[in-house]
Amino acid sequence: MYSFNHTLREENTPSDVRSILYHIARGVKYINFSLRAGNTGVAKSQNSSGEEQLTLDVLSDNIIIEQLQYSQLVACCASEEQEELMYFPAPRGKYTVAYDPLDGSSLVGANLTIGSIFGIWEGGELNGKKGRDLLASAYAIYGPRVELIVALKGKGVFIFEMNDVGEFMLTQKKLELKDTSKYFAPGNLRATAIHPKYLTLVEKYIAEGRTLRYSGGMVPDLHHILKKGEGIFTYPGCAKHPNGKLRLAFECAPFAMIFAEAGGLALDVHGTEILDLEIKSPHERTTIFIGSTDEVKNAVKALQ
Ligand code: P6P
Repeated sequence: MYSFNHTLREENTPSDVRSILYHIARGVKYINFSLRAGNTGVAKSQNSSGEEQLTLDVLSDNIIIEQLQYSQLVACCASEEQEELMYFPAPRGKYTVAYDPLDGSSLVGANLTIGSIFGIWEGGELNGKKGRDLLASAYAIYGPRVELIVALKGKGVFIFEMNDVGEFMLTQKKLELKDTSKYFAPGNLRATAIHPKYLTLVEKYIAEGRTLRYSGGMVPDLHHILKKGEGIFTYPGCAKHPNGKLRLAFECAPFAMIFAEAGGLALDVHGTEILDLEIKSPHERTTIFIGSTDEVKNAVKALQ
């Protein structure tokens, strides 16, 4: 099996992007160690979305900030755990990384699988960027096996598995999604209270005998789709989150890029491609329908 660095070199990844991804991989390794050994307690603080932070949220965020600073390439960091954008001296280059250091951390107490999500843009500013501009995106999934999934612009999606000495070895490359699917991951079912057509869509899936796969963690739920090569994840808005709950910069744009590189699609509830949504503020949210192309188009059409 090929190593992480060997694969990125083989794909002619620009050296700056390769270096940032290398530091992200190191951060993932340290987050994994902290998860397996760390305190799952509450940090008695809240993030900018008003969500209670776990000790692990704060620790994971600090790990990623440190690694991105070490790269000397990241001028701007946007973290789901930080209210404001962070700016660092970056003598070797000028990139922006938006990330969710521990997505789904509320599931840690139940010992369910969670992950980290990253998007890498050129330039030293996040606002004004779109998912279409991403140079690379990645996510880590801390399950029975630790996997790091990387999408390189125009090069496809690569899966690496962490071995017992903390190295990431290539296990799959150039992932492709089918246009249709038998799986569905219906997020935010409370939205059926204001979206009767959403209830009709879910009932249609059930009547067709499709298989429901939903854990409440965006990373494992979308990873299931990529690994199976098919599926649709739906997260419309509801009374509490009329524009959706999931964040554009930290979650939806990076995943939209990854799925596009695997031949999939990500739309918001209005039918706009997530990749074309301009980031206006770091914590803005969006609705998202993502997965097998035909399923995503049909789902958004069904809600109009
Ligand atoms: P709900 C986890 O809190 C998260 O941000 C995503 O990982 C996940 O897809 C979503 O929220 C789950 O939301 O409404 O099902 O709790």
